[in-house]
Amino acid sequence: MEVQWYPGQMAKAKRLLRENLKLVDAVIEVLDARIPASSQNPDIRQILQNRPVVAVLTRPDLADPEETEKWLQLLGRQYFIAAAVNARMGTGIKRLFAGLKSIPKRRKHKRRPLRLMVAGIPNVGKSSLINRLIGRNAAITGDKPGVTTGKQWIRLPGDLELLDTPGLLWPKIANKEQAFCLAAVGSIKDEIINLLELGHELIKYFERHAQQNIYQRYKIETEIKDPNEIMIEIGKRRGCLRKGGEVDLEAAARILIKDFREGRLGRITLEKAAAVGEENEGF
Ligand SMILES: Nc1nc2c(ncn2[C@@H]2O[C@H](COP(=O)(O)OP(=O)(O)OP(=O)(O)O)[C@@H](O)[C@H]2O)c(=O)[nH]1
Ligand SMILES: [Mg+2]
Repeated sequence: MEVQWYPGQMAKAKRLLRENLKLVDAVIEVLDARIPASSQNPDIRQILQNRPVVAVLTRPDLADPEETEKWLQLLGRQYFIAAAVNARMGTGIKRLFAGLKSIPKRRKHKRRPLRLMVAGIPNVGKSSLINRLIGRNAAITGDKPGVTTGKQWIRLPGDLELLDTPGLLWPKIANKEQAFCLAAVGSIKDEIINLLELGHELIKYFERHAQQNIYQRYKIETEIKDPNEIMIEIGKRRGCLRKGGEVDLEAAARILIKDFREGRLGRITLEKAAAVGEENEGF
């Protein structure tokens, strides 16, 4: 799967992050609860130097709740604090606010409110989280990566100030599994990924971890094992047919991907905390 950021894009994102960083005391890094490892940006620590970083897991409603608990424990040791927030509904926002209160002010800025910014990879829920923090729909949200522009400070309860513009972080894709994870949750533009390939990878993932969910949702006989056969069945069930009756496999893959992203295939955490835990230590 070819899923690279252009060097120019990355350089620009880094420059903007460095600029905004001069203005803030702490950073909230937004992570997707279904891929808490792959949605982290490995360069951010070096850029942020000693600023406290708060991890917020968004989309906990789509992730396995037990895994989310484990991730919060793990991330709580690696980040200043870690919290899960449903950035669509606002669940968990009070606990996040309680945690934000414990961030110390920098000595030279003791008098003014603590300044925060939200940062994260594309489409992870940055604008939605900003809206929840503000408590009204002031920032623009959308379901495609790269929607947000503009800049100002917003006063929050509890002696906090928030930069209205989220920092865009570049996903660092170290291997095929990470590329799969990022594509599956929609943090890589659909235009530049092979949807059919992603669909096949999703089917293979479910075969290993939650086989029944696919069979049940699309009412497919469990004897069918081959990912391509399964895709054909999904296409037939959902009416993805070309003239002449041939199944439109890409259309079938789109349906599967959308169902996964919207939680209709169950609450799935693609990256288990136990598997990543130790090698991820120190971040
Ligand atoms: N189910 C669920 N959906 C969420 C949650 N948080 C965000 N979303 C959805 O995810 C999509 C992307 O959210 P945004 O807030 O626009 O994400 P963003 O990081 O600002 O995206 P860009 O600005 O495009 O990089 C929207 O459709 C949101 O409604 C959540 O906690 N649960
Ligand atoms: Mg946004």
